[in-house]
Amino acid sequence: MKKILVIGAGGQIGTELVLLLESKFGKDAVWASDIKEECPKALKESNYTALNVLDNEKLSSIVKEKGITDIYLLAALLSATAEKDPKFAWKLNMDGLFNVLELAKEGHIKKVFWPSSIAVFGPTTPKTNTPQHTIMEPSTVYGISKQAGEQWCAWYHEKYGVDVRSIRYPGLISYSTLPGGGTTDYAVDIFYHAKHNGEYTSFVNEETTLPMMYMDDAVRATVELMEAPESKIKIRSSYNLGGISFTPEDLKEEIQKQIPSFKISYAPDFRQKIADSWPASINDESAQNDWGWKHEYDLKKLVSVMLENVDTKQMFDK
Ligand code: AKB
Repeated sequence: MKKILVIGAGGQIGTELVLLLESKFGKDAVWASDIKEECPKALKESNYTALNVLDNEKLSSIVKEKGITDIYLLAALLSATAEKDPKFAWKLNMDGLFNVLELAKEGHIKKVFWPSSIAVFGPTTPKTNTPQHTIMEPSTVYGISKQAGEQWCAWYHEKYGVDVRSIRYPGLISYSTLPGGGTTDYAVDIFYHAKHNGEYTSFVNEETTLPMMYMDDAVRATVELMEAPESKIKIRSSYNLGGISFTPEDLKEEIQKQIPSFKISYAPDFRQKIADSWPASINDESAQNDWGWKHEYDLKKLVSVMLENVDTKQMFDK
């Protein structure tokens, strides 16, 4: 019987992934975990256990006690935070992965999902329609950890037959949980500010084109990849996923269709350099051909869902 453990479930992806997994496989099949003792509000109806993925003993005993078959490992430091604490970022992003891959190698779990990112690409990568296989010289700590992690996933698969699957997520946009520590976070923050006081100061400049994706598409891709027959999974490092590419100006114009007085100004900070090192658009033909990936949300749909649903209290009433 399938028993899923989501590690880092309190984060932006985790909260929505847990709900999708529960709706697909039933509440009893899913355990959410995060570093906090107290269950995050968004998961109060879910099975929850506190877990620091670096605590290998606890991880191992949870897996054995609960008969876990599949792990989705989402605990990580993102690009902006990782630049400020490189050693801890490396430790969390790599040791967490090793702990889980070792459990799979020893046969305690059947399947692993581990997220990679467009951050594996760097300034020397072709910027538009970035191919699945191309130059990868990441210039951030986060990108280096994701690039190394991808190679470790491929190695554990090749050497020990570990069934590990991965996606290179673009920037992810959602309203149920605030993102934290990423470079693409501007494209979430902007909606809270637009609704709160009708203006936003962006930390990346007006020309910054980045690939983004609405969270429903991202979690659907994750589960579709994990549930695809093993024979369809041809890439064991990580799959490119494209989504939609836009600049802050494109986003402003779409928001102005609903809030005509909305204003944006620009004050680029250290995250500009990170954004400039990443692709502007991604080619995801391998995901389309191998396991039938197709994204649904365009910019118009994304903006209307976000403006309808962001709860400004989440960001401003703390
Ligand atoms: C970040 O900005 O660090 C993340 C990512 C693209 O992986 N959203």
